Amino acid sequence: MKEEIFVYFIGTAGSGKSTLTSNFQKWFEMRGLDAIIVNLDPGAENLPYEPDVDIRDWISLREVMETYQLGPNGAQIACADMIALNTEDVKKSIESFKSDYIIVDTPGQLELFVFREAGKYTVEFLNPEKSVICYLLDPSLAKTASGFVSQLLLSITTNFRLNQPQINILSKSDLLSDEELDIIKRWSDNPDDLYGAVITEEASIYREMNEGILHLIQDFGGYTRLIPTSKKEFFGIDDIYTGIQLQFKGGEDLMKD
Ligand SMILES: Nc1nc2c(ncn2[C@@H]2O[C@H](COP(=O)(O)OP(=O)(O)O)[C@@H](O)[C@H]2O)c(=O)[nH]1
Ligand SMILES: [Mg+2]
Repeated sequence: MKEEIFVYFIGTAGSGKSTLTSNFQKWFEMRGLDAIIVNLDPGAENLPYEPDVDIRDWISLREVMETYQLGPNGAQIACADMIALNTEDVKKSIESFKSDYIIVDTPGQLELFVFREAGKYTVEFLNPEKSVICYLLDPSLAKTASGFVSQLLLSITTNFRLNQPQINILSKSDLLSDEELDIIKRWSDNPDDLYGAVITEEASIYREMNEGILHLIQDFGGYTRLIPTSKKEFFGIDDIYTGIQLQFKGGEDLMKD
C-alpha cells in the first residue's frame, strides 16, 4: 500500500539539510525502496541531488530579483511566500510519482520556512496527516551549553509553529570529537547537567531566565533523543528511519516487506 509519508528536513543555514536529503534518498534506493525528493528552496544552487519535484520550475530567485528590483534577501522572502501560490501544482506533481516516501528539502534559512505563513500552510496543504519534521541541530552551534540551549529553543519553536511530529537530529556529528559528542549527549539526556553547564557559562543575573528556559525545554519535549548523523557512510540514517516509523506506529514498516 502507498504510505505517502512526508519527511521535512529543517534547520539553520548550513546545518546539512540538502546533504542529508540526498543521502536519505540514496539509503532508500540501496534497499530497493522508493522515495522521491522535493526541493522547496527557490534559491538553491548546486544541490547534491537531482530533485524529482523542484520549486525552481515555478519560482526563480533571479527572476524575482529582476522583476521586483529586490536584493537577494528581499527576493528570498518574496520567493518563500510565493511557494504557497504553487502548492496545488507541487502536490499534483508529487502525487504523479505514487511514492511511499516524500523527502522535502527546505529553504537554506530556517526562518523563511518556519516563521513565515507559507511554510506552515505548505506542510498542512501537502499532507496534514502523515508529515514528520526532522530538525537538524548544527554541531558547530551546539558546542557550548548556551549554544545548545538556543538550538533546542529553535527546535521547540519549529515544533510549536508547524505542529507536526518531530525528530531531533545532531547532523555533521563527524565534526565533533568523541569528548564533545559525549558532552552534548549528556546535556540532552540530563537536564541537571545542562543547567549546571549554563549557570557556569552565563552571568548569574540571568539565573531566573536560565531556569525558565530550561523548564520550558524540559516541559515541551526538548529532551527527546538526539540522533547523531553524518554524511560519512550514511551514519545514523537507519536511526532516522526507525524514528519516523515509530511516529506512525500504525504505518507498516517498508523494511519488513
Ligand atoms: N563534515 C561534514 N560536513 C557536512 C555534513 N553534511 C553536510 N556537510 C557540509 O556542510 C555544508 C552545508 O551542507 P548543506 O547540506 O548544503 O546544508 P543546508 O544549507 O542545511 O542545506 C556543505 O559544505 C556540506 O558538504 C556531514 O555530515 N559532515
Ligand atoms: Mg540546502
